[in-house]
This record gives sequence, C-alpha cells and structure tokens, in this order.
Amino acid sequence: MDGADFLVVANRLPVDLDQLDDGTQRWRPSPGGLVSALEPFLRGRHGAWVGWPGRADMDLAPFEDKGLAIHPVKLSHAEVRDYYEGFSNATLWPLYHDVVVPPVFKKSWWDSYVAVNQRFADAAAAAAAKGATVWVQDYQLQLVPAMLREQRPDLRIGFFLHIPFPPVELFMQLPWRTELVRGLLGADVIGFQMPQGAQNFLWLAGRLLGLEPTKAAVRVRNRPGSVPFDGRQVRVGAFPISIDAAGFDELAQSPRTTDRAQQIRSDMGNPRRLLLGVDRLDYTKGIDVRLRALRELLASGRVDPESVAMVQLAIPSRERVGQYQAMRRSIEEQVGQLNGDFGRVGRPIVHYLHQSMDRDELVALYSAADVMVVTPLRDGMNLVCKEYVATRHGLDGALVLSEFAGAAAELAEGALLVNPHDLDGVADALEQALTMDPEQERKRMRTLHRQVMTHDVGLWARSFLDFLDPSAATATSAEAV
Ligand code: GDG
Repeated sequence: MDGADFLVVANRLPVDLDQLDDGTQRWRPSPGGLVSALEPFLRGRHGAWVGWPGRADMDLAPFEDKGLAIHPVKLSHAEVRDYYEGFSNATLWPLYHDVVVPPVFKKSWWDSYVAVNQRFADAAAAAAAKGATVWVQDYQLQLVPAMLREQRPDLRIGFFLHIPFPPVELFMQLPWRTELVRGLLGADVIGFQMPQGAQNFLWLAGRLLGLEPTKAAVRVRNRPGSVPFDGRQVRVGAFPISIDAAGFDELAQSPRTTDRAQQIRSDMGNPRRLLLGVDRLDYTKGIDVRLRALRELLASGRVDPESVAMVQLAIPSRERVGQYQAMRRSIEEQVGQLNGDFGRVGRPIVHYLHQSMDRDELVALYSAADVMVVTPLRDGMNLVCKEYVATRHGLDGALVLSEFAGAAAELAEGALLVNPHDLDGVADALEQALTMDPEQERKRMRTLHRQVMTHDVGLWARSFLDFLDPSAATATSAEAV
C-alpha cells in the first residue's frame, strides 16, 4: 500500500471485528458521526484510519475497506486494562469532567499510556505519505502529536479533544501534566469544543512550559489563539462538533420512522407526554439527576403518573471500570423505586433499556418523544440533544438541557437550560416542558432546529481543516450546508 495523504488516528477503528458462532471473524462498519463527517476528506484523497479494533491481543494486518486503508493497532489485555480502562477512563475521563468522581493516579497506568501512544504514533508514521495531513482524535492519544512529529516533521498534524478540557486548577493535579501539554504541542492545530478549553490550554502552556501564548479571547471556529513552540506557531482553537443533521432529518421524515414512532407510543399505552433520555451509562451524564427530579414531581403531585411516561436508554459502557458498576446499581435502584411507587400493572413510569439500539430505532424514539431530557454534570458537547432537535421537523417537542453540556452555548435560546446540581430547578424545567403550550414549543423548536440544521458536522470538520490543511477543506466545500 502507498502512503496515505489524509489519516485519522483514533482509539477505535471505524469498523468492529465480530467473532461469529462458527469461529470466523467479520468486519462490520461501526457508523458514527466522526466516520461520516470525515468520509468526504478520507475518500476524496488516499485516506487511512489508524485505530484499535476493540479486542485485545489481535494480530491484524492492514487492509482496505471501500477505498479506505485500515491500520489496526494491537493492544494486549494488560494494555486494555492500564492504558484504556485505567489511564484513559479512570484517570483522564474523571479529571477532565470536573472530578465528578475522584481520578485515580497510577504510575503503571501512565507508563502503559506512553507505550500505547508511541505505538499509535509509529503506526501513523509508517502509514503516512510525505507531507500528509494527520488528524489525531481525543483524550486517549494526547501524546501522539509530539511522538509523530519527532519521527515525521514533514507531516501536518491536527488534534481534536472531544471531551472538555478542564479548569487549570484541576489539570494541575495530574502528575504528568507537563508531559501531556508537551505531547499536544506537537500538533499544528489543537482543537477544543469550547473557547474556554482552548483558553485553559493556552494558560497552561505559559505556566508549565514558560511559553508566551496570545492573550486575545478565543472565539469559535475562525478566531483561534496561538502559542509559539519549537520554532512553530501552534494554533489553539474552539470547534464545536455537531451531527449529520440532514441525515437525521431525512430519516425522521421517512414513513417507516413515523409509523414506528406511533407504534412505540401505543405500546406504552399512549401516554399524554413522553419523556426521553439517551446516554451512554456514564456518571457524567446525570441520569440520576433527571430521575430524582421526576420523582419529586410525582411525589408532590405536580405531575400525574397517569399522564406521563419516560424511556431511558442507557447504552452499556466501560463495564469493567469499578466506578461504572456502582453507578449502574444506583440508577437501576432508582428506576425500580419509581416504578414501584408510581407505576401500575402494564404501565411503568420509566421504561429502562440497558442496551444499544440501531440508528433507525433510535430515531423512532426521538420522533416519539415530547420532551428530551439531557442533564449531564459535564459534557464536552453532547450530540444526543442535537440529534433530537434535527428529528423535530414538525417543530414540536421540548428540550431540557444542562448548562454544563457544551451544546448549551449553541442551544441556549430555544432549550430550557438547567443547572443539574439544582434539583428544584431541574424539576421546575421538567414541569414547564411537560406543560408547555404548542405555540411556545413551536417558537423554541424553530430556533433550535435552525441552529442545528445550519451547523452540522461538515462545518465542524471544514472549519478545523481550514487551519490545518486549507486545500482539503476547500476541496469539499461544495458540500457545505
Ligand atoms: C463524546 C463526548 C461529545 C448512543 N447510543 C446509541 C447510539 N449512540 C450515539 C448517539 C450519539 C453518540 O452515540 C453519543 O454522543 P454524545 O455526544 O451524546 O456522548 P459521548 O459518547 O460521551 O461522546 C461528547 C462527543 O464525544 C462528540 O465529540 O459530544 O461530549 O463525551 O451520536 O446517537 N447510536 C446508536 N445506537 C445506540 O444505542 N445507533
């Protein structure tokens, strides 16, 4: 295989390896927002994706999948435990999400993180053509930019962080804070979801490495800051990610989806108002917050249990990390109590699903729901709320949204914003959403819908690549919204 001109380096590949009953294996596309966002850039040129196939100890040669070169990176069982479940998900994840649970600092996890980042960098260095553009994704791979630049100074290297970048006083807890900042500075462009994240990073580059970053406020998309480092000018900006809005809109309008949405409501006994939560089962998502607020409304008689039902889809996630096991037990206990106290035979209040769902069924659920409840304690962006909005072509439905989701900056006008730490406030907003008159709903949803439809994932990718690789960004600008 010749070297690739445009590479994505991410913890996971865009395909999953399935082990079939007869012992054979098969690659299955794992369609996600990132894959479809980057597809035009990857397929328009000689594209490649470097990532882990999702199973330990697999020796897999690079292969081609519909014109895209796939480079699997091997992780041992110990590395899945230490690099992935350990340093990525029990150290960095809680640290970057406002220490919602205490992060665990362990030197052996850090050592594994360094070793695995080096392996990803080596794989990318081997796969890239001269002068190629490489876009590294997310918190699992923050050392890759510097490791890659060391071997391949000819490359253009971008990095995007999907989760929040924490306040500086929290980041400073990390024993390996300077190494991480140095790792990121190997990139030409470092992207965050929010201006505040970019600002925090610039401050740390000054504090930890004695550099002199720009002082002007960072603004979204076209006004990044920068910091001189190692003879280069590193751009540091804010690029709020989004969804394939047109795709969700189209799917929601298909007769199959509208029929299925009706079926879902009727299976639930046609509740007057249907609430919906969709989250990975993660302690940052505030699933417990909304359940407590709903309980409060039912217990005080402000909401009649006969008039309301809720679907909570909790997608299984990181099930081997201890903090996730405890949280799952507590949420399932809350669901049980709500149904025990306020349900009746054939009519539970909360329909709790701990499973993944295909995209068609997910969109049917969005279409069926009157009120979408998104209450994270901290979230880099939150795509679920944007997906819900994109499916509301009829302009009905209400969105209750945490101020602590990145999406709140863009959706403040039409959503009912809540502070997830203020239980009374969440209960008030839920009640307001449940009783909102159709005219008010329409007005709010029109604003939300317009915002989401005009700020899709293509805009996100193009605005980042405008700085990293302008020729790639303009090559696909014909597909602009
Ligand atoms: C991280 C950041 C940031 C979920 N379950 C199913 C399913 N999904 C899809 C949703 C949505 C995505 O997964 C979840 O994205 P979120 O943004 O809500 O949350 P995280 O997984 O925490 O993502 C986050 C994001 O990265 C992007 O930068 O917004 O802040 O934490 O697209 O639809 N899709 C299907 N079945 C499921 O069961 N088909």
